[in-house]
Amino acid sequence: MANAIRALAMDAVEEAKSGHPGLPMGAADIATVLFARFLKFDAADPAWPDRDRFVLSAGHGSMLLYALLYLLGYEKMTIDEIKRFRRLGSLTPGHPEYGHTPGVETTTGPLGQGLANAVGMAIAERHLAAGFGDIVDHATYVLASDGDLMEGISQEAIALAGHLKLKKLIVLYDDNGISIDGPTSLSDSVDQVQRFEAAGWAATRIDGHDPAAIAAAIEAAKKSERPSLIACRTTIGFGAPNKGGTEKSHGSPLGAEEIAAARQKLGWTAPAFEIPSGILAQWRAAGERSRPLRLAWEKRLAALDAGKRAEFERRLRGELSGQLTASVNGVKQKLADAPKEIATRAASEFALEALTVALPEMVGGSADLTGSNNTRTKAMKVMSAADYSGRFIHYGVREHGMAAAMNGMALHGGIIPYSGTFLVFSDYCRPAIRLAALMGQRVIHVMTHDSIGLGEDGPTHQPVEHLAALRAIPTLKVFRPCDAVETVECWQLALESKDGPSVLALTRQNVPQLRAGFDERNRCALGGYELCAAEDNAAIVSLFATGSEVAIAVEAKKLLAARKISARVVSVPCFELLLAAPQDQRAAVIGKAKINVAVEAGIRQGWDAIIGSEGIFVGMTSFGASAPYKDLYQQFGITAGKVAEAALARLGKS
Ligand SMILES: Cc1ncc(C[n+]2csc(CCOP(=O)(O)OP(=O)(O)O)c2C)c(N)n1
Ligand SMILES: [Mg+2]
Repeated sequence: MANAIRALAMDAVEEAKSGHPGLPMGAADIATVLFARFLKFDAADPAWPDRDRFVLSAGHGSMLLYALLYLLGYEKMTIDEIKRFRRLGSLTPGHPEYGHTPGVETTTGPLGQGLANAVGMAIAERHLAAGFGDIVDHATYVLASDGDLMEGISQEAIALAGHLKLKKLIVLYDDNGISIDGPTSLSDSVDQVQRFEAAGWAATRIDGHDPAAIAAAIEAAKKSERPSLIACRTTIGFGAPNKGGTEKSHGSPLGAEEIAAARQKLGWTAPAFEIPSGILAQWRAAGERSRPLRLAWEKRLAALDAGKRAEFERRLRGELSGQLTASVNGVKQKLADAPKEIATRAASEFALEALTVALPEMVGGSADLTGSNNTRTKAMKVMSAADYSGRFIHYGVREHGMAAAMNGMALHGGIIPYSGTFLVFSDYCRPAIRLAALMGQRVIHVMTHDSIGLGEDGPTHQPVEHLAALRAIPTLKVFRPCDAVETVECWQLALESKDGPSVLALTRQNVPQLRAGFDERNRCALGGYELCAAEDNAAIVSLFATGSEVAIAVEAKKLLAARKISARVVSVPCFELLLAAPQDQRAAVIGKAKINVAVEAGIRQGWDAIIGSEGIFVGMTSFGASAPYKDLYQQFGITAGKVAEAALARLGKS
């Protein structure tokens, strides 16, 4: 059975003239034991909620997964798809892509991410089991390579998993001692077993080509009270007589001659892309092996209390409860009754007090900045190994692992993860945020301290290029609300963005509430809107701003009015929404004033789409500095006076 994987991997990579045969050939025995004897899944229902998850963290070994899906009888994975490996539109892209190929649990390729996703999946499983009982009871398996374990993110992931005692997380490590440059001894001498043990895992080392040893290790791991590492000594490209055991089998076709020699060595006589019927039948039986478990699960689900079942199913569909709108309006009414001059991070906490009640699927957290990010509400219990029902996760100082674990939770389903760090550390989360966008996952990043407005901590902590850098990620929504009302509106939009991630960039410093009165409409929904119209509706100047700089634009409008210049103020809480809006609506928001000015305490990049290349930009062109924030706004010229001055100068009136 394992040789069937090896043959398909060799043949598909050869046909594509591209790909990675080494891992599938080396890990074929591990995968065969896992899928044929342990993994709980049903090839006929890839979305069965209580299936065991299998994450191929070493995504370059994609042919391992595709071969398995074909052999096990996943309907869509035909032999033709295997023959079309790496071709446009095939179900067998270069690296596994979530949402593209049924049976692929997460998009992998950037090493280390899959392992960290799996930690999130395992957290989601424990959390939902705590809430819904035995209809949630599955394991999470990972196949990780040397590269996965060399990446820094793996340390964050395994430390968190060990701390939370995620006993149903089992990592099979393809310990082949080879990476692209050659033997791993060129760059690495870590004892992985000891490393995992130090992080609170059960860890063992076995021969990854001995099915009995693999099975025994998985049996033991399933009984463990801790997450488990099984380091499986393997030979990369197992079966290839010359290239096997070396980096030459890692990432290129073996070549006709070597493939012929491998077939001979493995005793595999079937032609390319053909699996002998007896072996295929064994695989197909493996694909159906857990069907009785699935049917029993469906009975258990049906027997569940109707209300509980409806709630479980709602959560898995990712549908928001009908209470969201009422809850948002409740917050807006309170703000209309008693306006708040607070930081938008505090406004976010105020919104969360209501939203987390309306949406029990929200699981919050922070990378050790809970008090700064304001992501924990009063009623939220902390999630711990002793109580997985808690809805707040102390991720520790692990932004990257946090962001990747959030992806895993969202992928698992049933949870809307949100979390917090400083905006400047979005750089530490970026690879995972990018994957959330690529996978279309609803994860929400609260990122506070969003400009020089954070003040005294100085340029190391002051984001300057970060808004632009985040806006550069396709489909990611970057929200920068200007006051407490916009903050709850942006939260609503982020929660309603079912098919993609969001960042909420929030201030440390207080901002005035600019939105007075109660308005049921979500004015942020178009991405931008006219906050203050020109008195005569014939603005000479349009002032655009986001977040804390909207108040500066409002002041600048007053200064211009004193000089008899008519100006309007447009708040732009979300570029992506505004730029995606229908042309006429976008044009109405942008307007036709003679002069466009934008104010944002970040770099200009991206603004030309709104203000045009001739627009005036008042913002940052350098790193910030350490001082009280009001001094910094003066120092860097981000003031109402400077904004008005720039517009007047352009009008020849300075
Ligand atoms: C973050 C990241 N860096 C670099 C790469 C490029 N890359 C792909 S596989 C690999 C290492 C291969 O070694 P290993 O993980 O042990 O896989 P094996 O060769 O054993 O299959 C590298 C550097 C990547 N995919 N992701
Ligand atoms: Mg390796």
